[in-house]
Amino acid sequence: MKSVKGIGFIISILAIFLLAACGSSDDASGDGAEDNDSEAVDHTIIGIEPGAGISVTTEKAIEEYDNLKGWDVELSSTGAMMSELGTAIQNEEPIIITGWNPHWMFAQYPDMKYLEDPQGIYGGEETLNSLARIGFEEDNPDAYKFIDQFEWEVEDMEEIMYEAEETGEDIEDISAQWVEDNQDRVDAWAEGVNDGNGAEIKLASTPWDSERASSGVLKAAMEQHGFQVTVTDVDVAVVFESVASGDADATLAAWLPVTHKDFYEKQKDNLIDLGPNLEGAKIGLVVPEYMDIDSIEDLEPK
Ligand code: PBE
Repeated sequence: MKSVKGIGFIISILAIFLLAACGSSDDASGDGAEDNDSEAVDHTIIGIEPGAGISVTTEKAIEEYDNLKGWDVELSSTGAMMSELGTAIQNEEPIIITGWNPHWMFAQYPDMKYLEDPQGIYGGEETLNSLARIGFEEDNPDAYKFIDQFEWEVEDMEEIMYEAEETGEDIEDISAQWVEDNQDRVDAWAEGVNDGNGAEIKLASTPWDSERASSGVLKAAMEQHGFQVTVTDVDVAVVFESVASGDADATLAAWLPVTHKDFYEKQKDNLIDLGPNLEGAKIGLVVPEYMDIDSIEDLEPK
């Protein structure tokens, strides 16, 4: 009897210790000193090139969300962002990046999630649109028709991007090979188009893998049909300016309605929008699954 009481006493003491321990750990997460993701990432979103649409959109998000007061976006390059992401994931450290599809980042790191965006700053589904200069259709109706008929799927573009990432080969070469391997698609884009007879076509594009793939595919496909295509990679702003001014004939690189909204709004009266060449794209803030946040609103001001 006596020993049972003794054990009971010991259990009670243990229980008190346990409760105290739980209580103090509750307090620690309560004031957020140690496991606050916002502090751990130094209130900084890791972004890409300064001129990118997603960079402009992220600066807008920081202005619009009250809880992002005092936050910064670190702008450098897509390569630098991807390498910071790789290091963070390897060490299971928190990181917030600007992410998008189509891209190989979700194939390489499948355990990532887009943060919910209740204010809709990053929009919903994006499309990649083709734009042409005013007068291009009259000057070269066959080239115009080819570009207008060019459209493909997220999976097509990602196939090229993954292969380039895995093999280290040039996206332009892989795109040309894709054209060889997918003649039925090229035939659909070329339907009713007369041979180009050497006509020179100038495409403006951006240096991201997605647009290197689309412009590479269109160039190879049009060159099979007698056109001579030059692709020039420039800043997003310059893509819109050069189509609007007529320096370029067309582009496939417009991410709409949100990513390139400002550039589009500024130039939309000076160019022709041929509509989507790819549907189902997306941009937003992306974090590894192991982070305990789901929404931009879960972030805390500085
Ligand atoms: N991106 C990929 C670009 C367009 C292509 C989303 C990084 C951007 O302007 O943000």
